[in-house]
Amino acid sequence: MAQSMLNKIVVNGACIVGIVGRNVGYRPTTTIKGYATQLKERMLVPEEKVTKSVFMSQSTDIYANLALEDWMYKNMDFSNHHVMMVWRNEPCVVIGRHQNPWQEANIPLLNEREIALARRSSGGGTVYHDRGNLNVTFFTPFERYDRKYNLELITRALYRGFGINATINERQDIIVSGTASKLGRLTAYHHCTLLVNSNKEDLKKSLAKREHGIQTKATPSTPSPIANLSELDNRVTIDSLQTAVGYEYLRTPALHLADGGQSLINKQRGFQFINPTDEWFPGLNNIKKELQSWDWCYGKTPEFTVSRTFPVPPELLAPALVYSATQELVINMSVEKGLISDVTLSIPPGLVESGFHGQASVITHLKGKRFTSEALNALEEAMLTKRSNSDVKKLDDREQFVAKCFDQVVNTN
Ligand SMILES: *[C@@H]1O[C@H](CO)[C@@H](O)[C@H](O)[C@H]1NC(C)=O
Ligand SMILES: *[C@@H]1O[C@H](CO)[C@@H](O)[C@H](O)[C@H]1NC(C)=O
Ligand SMILES: *[C@@H]1O[C@H](CO)[C@@H](O)[C@H](O)[C@H]1NC(C)=O
Ligand SMILES: CC(=O)N[C@H]1CO[C@H](CO)[C@@H](O)[C@@H]1O
Repeated sequence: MAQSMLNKIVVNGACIVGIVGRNVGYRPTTTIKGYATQLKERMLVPEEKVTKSVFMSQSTDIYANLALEDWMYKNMDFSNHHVMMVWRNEPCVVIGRHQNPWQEANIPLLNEREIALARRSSGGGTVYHDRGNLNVTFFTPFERYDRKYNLELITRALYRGFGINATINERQDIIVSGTASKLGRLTAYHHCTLLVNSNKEDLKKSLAKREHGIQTKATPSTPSPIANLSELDNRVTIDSLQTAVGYEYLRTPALHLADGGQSLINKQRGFQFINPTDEWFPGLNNIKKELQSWDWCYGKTPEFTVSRTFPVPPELLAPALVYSATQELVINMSVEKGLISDVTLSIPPGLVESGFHGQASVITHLKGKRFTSEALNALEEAMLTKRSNSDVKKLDDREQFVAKCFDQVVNTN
């Protein structure tokens, strides 16, 4: 019972942690080994010589912020300077490195609402972000990565700033106690993001599971309970939380949890406004472009298959005939790197007898097409051009039905 009164605000400790020189994913780095050796030989400065900064990203573009995170991993030296970066985004859905966007998110809705979809270079589940949540990233040298420290720091900030009593559980989720009635909501939400006051409806809809018929080995997300900090204490806003977490970071020594108070804050480099642009961070635009690309966001999806069955409406069947079984159109598809690699259309006899032909030619047109409206367009075009009477520029009812089913498979509406 007590358990149900606990709510997660931060999940999976995934919060975080830039490790210098670690391969962050989407581009294999050949230098990892070199880095590791360098790291071993490096003498780290003692704790009191480490200074800290809080970087406040001035961008709300998910791709710019992810690119900045990546740029910092790759290019900055944190051996005597630790950084906490706080940032937030315009509404977006972020999937993990090995996930399937068509399975995790409601892609048509994202397109319609212009909600960005991004793929992280790290693993983990899918998160919905909007301006109501704060994203916190800690950067330290490899040897000084300390997940517990980071999570504890956030709970200390919540307590000092707002009197919110949060604890960390065995899974390294941050848990806050609250009344079940206010907070007992279950939604798919993952990763280390502090949810201050998110748009609950958009969150639910963006991550809504649709009927998709997808079979895959990609890692699906496990829903976690989430709490809304502003519901716990109405003084919690993005700005006040950012300030509370930032000051807590600056008043805490680099390697252990203690309160260094104002005198420690004075020794730090303080809060800094950061613009994730190419002028500030040369090369950042290229990273950003890659993160935005279709090949990265969709093309990195692990291979999957889709199988969907659609009953054919009686009016599309040959009139005078009676069929013993339900007439069903079955569409099977294999998708590799986001591109259709194989398609099987099983056309029921009723549809064939009523005059629909030609799956084979249609199918060859689909191979290599993106699993998007690109495939739908190719299908429609193939059905039109296979006709002998090429003057007819409109699909007939049967073809329209097949196109509509296909449309549902590739998830464009
Ligand atoms: C915080 O919550 C824990 C667990 O519910 C409790 O044991 C502890 O006394 C609380 N601390 C404060 C300062 O309220
Ligand atoms: C968070 O709280 C605000 C204010 O009570 C509410 O409008 C919003 O829907 C809540 N969001 C979530 C995700 O619970
Ligand atoms: C389509 O896929 C389903 C599920 O994997 C399978 O049972 C069925 O045999 C497949 N049909 C064809 C025609 O490939
Ligand atoms: C620390 C933290 O919460 N990091 C998350 C910030 O947002 C990105 C994109 O959603 C996630 O990948 C990180 O896990």
